[in-house]
This record gives sequence, C-alpha cells and structure tokens, in this order.
Amino acid sequence: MNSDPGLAVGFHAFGGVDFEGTFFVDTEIDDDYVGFVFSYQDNSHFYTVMWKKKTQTYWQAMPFRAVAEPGIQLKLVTSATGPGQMMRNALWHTGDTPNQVRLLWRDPKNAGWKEKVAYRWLLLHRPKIGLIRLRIFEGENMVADSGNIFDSKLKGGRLGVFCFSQEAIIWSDLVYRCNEAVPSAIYQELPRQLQSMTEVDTTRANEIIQVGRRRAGDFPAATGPQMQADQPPQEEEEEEVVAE
Ligand SMILES: [Ca+2]
Repeated sequence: MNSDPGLAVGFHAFGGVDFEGTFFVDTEIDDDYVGFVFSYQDNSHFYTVMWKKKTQTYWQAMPFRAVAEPGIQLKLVTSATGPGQMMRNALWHTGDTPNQVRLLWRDPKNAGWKEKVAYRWLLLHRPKIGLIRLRIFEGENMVADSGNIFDSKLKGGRLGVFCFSQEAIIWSDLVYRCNEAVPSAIYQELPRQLQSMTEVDTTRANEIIQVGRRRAGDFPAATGPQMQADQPPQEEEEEEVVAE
C-alpha cells in the first residue's frame, strides 16, 4: 500500500517533556516509514523521528529525486511551502532539503525496523536548552541512542504519531510527562553554561528514562519497576494529513 505522509497529534502543547511510546508493524508487507512527532506547532513546523525498513528512491521524481535510507532519522521540519509535493519528497529524503527539512541525526547503523517487533521509544525534549535525546529499545536491548542533540529552532508543541506509506502500524502505550530537568547522566554531559540553565532530575522519571526498563512487548507489566506517567496515556484526538 502506498500513501502520503500522515500525522495524528494530540491537543496539548508541551515545553520540556518526556515522551514514550511503542510501535509495532503487524505485517510483512511493505517497507516504509513509521515514527512519531513532537514539538508540533503546525503542519509545517515540527520535529519527527522516522524509521524506514529499506532503502528506496521515491516513486515520484518530481519536484526532486528523494532517496530514503533505512535506519532511524531525527528531522526538523520547517517547511516554507507546507503540505504538498515538495514537503512530501523532503520528508521521504534522508538528508537536508533547503527550506523544508533538516536531518539532525541519523542512526549510523542504518538498519531498518523489523516487522512484528515492538519497539519502545524514549524521547527527552528540553526546548529551554535545545536538548533532544532519543533512545529506542527492543525489549531490554537498546537499539539506538542519538546522544545529546542540540537544536533550538522549535520551542515545544504537541505530540503525535507519524507514518508515510506503511500499513498495519500499531502505536500503543503512549505516555508523556512534563519535565524540565534532565537525568544526571545527561546533565554531566552538558556544557557548563547549559547546566546552569537546568537541573538534575531527582524524580522517578530519571530512572525511567535512563534505564528504559519496561519491556516493549509486555504491557501492562505486572512485576518489577513500573514506568508510570503522572497522567494516563492520552488518546490521539486529532488527525491531520500533511501532504496531498
Ligand atoms: Ca508503501
């Protein structure tokens, strides 16, 4: 199945936030993009984490030839045109596209996702200091860690999920938590100037984000340390189609 990019975003806007969720592709069919969005301000301004299964040149060569690499990508979307062919191809492309998308990070392993596997993402976004940190787990194994990424373009916004031409995606157990502090391990890595602008997270969230302990495939977990948000997972409430 082929489709244009699609987003579903919640209503609430966030500053500093921890955002977790699980995705699972329940089919062996197709090899396209699955992911999520954060700091969504409008359909032309957001960050997205997107993961493709296989290398592929986009089938529409206009307005430019877009090549998708497998592997996890973190992109800043600031589209001058908004939804349409240009933004569509820029989202597909693994790289920078002027006035559309900037590739902030890509997983050097460049490995695609596997079907019928639950992946758990743990995202920290601290717009106050421009910090983004992404980790993805398969069960207890961390399969990707972005390290500390700094980008201050978007100062917060709404959370949601993302797909681009992939069918049978199941997102589950989406959890968010307002948080302006950072785990001590990340704090130690920060430049001194940024340390002075934030503080160490001494709450339970510290443990959650550092360890990523809960298994991706066994929700709700019955034993061991639990990852609980202060608020219940939010139903996705609104759907917006990004490209025509
Ligand atoms: Ca497809």
